[in-house]
Amino acid sequence: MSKRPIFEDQRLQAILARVEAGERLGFEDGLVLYRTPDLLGAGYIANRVRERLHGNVTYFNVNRHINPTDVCVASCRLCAFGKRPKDPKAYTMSLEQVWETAGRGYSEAITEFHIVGGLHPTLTLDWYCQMLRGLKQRFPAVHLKALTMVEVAYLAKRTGCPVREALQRLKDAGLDSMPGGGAEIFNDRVRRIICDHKIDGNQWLEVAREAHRLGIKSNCTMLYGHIENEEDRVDHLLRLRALQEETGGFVAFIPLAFHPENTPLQHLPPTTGFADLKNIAVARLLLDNIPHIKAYWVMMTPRIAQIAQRFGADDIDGTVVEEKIYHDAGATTRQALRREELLTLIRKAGREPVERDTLYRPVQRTESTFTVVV
Ligand code: V47
Repeated sequence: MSKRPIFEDQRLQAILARVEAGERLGFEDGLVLYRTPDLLGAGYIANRVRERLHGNVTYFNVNRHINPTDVCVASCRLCAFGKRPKDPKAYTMSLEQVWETAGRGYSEAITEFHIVGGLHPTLTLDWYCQMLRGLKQRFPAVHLKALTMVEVAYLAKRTGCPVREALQRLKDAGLDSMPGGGAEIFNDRVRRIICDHKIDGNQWLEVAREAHRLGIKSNCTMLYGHIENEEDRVDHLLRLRALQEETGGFVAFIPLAFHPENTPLQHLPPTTGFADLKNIAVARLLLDNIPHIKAYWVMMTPRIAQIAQRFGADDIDGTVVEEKIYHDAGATTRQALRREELLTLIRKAGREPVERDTLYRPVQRTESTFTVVV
């Protein structure tokens, strides 16, 4: 009796053999993985890596997003969230409003505030430092994952200080780690079209390098499903992998599906479930030195994020509470999931849920309090 081939696309057999032998995949492998229609094959290999790294565990956290302002001078074509400074619909919170927003929903014993906003032309580095200090005073146990590489580069430039100094001041004020946003796609040709006024790919990587050198861990992302091609995606992932080789500072990678509604690129179609799962699988396989791959449920829907737990992802993100960036761009998902709902989603995918803090240390709960297991 002939042995049944596991793969529809025989090229995946060689990729599996290399992955099993602990060999690193390269640019061409990335292209094969992106181009193959054999999603189940790619997912199978990615799932093996995921189980080797994390067993049957899927991580989640209890967090709250806070967007202090949507005023943004950048006007990126990819974005529906940022508003011009004079736009009557734009908002900017006062420090008190940020602190008050942080306190709403605190009863679920939030362990992380995820704080990002637009590039505001007048809010100063001092203002952000005060915001962080105020949050630390009021919520000392909560991890502050705040400001993207793009926001820090902009604040440093406006302050007239080196990025390193801006990061150090933010760290001294209470910044614990940084989210992965703003990376988009590093390729210049793509960047010129989707986010012309943002720092370029090398600058994004340079801010991440400085942060990691100062001991500030961060996440990293890639925005897919707009005008980029497979080469651009593989190049992006390999540049993240190269920096990780140097610093070890990336904790998790999050592939972000482009949402076109209300953006200048709204003629583009939204991504498909197929593409969403493929991006999870390829990321798991190419980013062999980044510990966690996150299937962000707000962006890919809870349904696909759940399936992604068998295609390479080991994290589903958190309770979120109030999401603006994706909902401004037409996301139809809910704004929040309760802790219990995350547990059910994970369990129904046959995985074992583990609540984590931002740095993936398990969190133990008794009623409404929590302790991080170190
Ligand atoms: O920086 C903006 C992207 C990012 C759109 O680090 C868009 O744990 C799709 O970075 N369609 C914000 N994407 C989200 C983000 C994130 C989310 C969850 C967890 C973490 C983490 C980070 O979303 C932006 C930009 O790259 N974005 N507009 C859009 N229309």
